[in-house]
Amino acid sequence: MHAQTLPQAVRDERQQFYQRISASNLTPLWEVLGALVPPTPRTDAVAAGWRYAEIREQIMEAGRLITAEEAERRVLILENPALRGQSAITSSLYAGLQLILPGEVAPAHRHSQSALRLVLDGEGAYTAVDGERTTMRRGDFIITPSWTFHDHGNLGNEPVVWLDGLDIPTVRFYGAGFAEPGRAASQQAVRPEGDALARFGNNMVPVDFYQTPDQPTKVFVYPFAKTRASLLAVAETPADPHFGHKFRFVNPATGASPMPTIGAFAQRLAKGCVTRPYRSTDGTVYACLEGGGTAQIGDQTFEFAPNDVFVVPSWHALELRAKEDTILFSYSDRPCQQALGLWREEKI
Ligand code: 1HN
Repeated sequence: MHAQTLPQAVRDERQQFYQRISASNLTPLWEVLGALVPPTPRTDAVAAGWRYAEIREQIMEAGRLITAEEAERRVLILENPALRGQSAITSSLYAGLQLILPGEVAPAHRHSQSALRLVLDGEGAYTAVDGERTTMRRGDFIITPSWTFHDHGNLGNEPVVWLDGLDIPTVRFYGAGFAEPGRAASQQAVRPEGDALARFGNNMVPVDFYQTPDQPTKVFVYPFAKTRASLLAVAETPADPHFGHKFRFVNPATGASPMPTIGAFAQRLAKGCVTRPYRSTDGTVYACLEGGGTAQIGDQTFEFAPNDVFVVPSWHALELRAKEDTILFSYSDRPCQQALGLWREEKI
């Protein structure tokens, strides 16, 4: 029987019961059951987009208002419009645009949260991860796995901006966050630049090195030059109707994602390509590295050009249209959901 057709006396009696038991922190399941286990995923997040050309000046303004040192990390958070105040772009993930000016240092620290960077604008900055620096070049995908010390600096003469992706809401959900500062602002380099890539990222690993799939890779930079070369090398072969040519980044030692909580992807769509609609349970953040076009997310359409970011919430159908040869980077919580047996996709 629907609530509307119930006699007023019954409804009143129930409401009074709910109020009485509320004092004991009790609430009736039957009033919320449908919302708790919806037939298909419901997420609080909504589709949204950020045009870099429109927000770049505001990022630069932050650079005039506060130093990287004072801020610790000078970042403008990309907040999902439906999750304002939560530092979340999806229910599980965080995104932000970080600015570091010439001569600045973002001091060393480490935390349980895993982070990725996608370099968007400017040259001359570096990130150091557990004692090794890497020069940040546009399009490079760099990771700082959970509990690794990391600091950034800008040795060049122009502002550098990158996209940060972290599992902040995930770690907050589990109540599992720890953090500590480094002993010095900048880590002492204990290995030369390129060491990790040579040891772990060149189809070889040290002879006695073994990892399980839950362990992050020691490869902490995936240079865009290599990613781009792979995408272009396969460009003349048939493209997937839902993805174009799409790769997932892996820990080369295990084949699992580079970090256990965040998966990352790169894809190329040839000019004129229109993908078939696709949805999956991992809400996904996209950043355009080259080209441009439109993303239809559910019934909304977002235009994108280089350095633009858009977010596709869980189970929202995505159709991409490339107006030029296009390269997109994306990240999501897919490996986390897969580890828990929750991940689903639908090729529509
Ligand atoms: C962090 O450590 C960085 O290291 C960036 O650059 C953004 C957001 C929340 C918590 C830690 C970084 C962050 C962060």
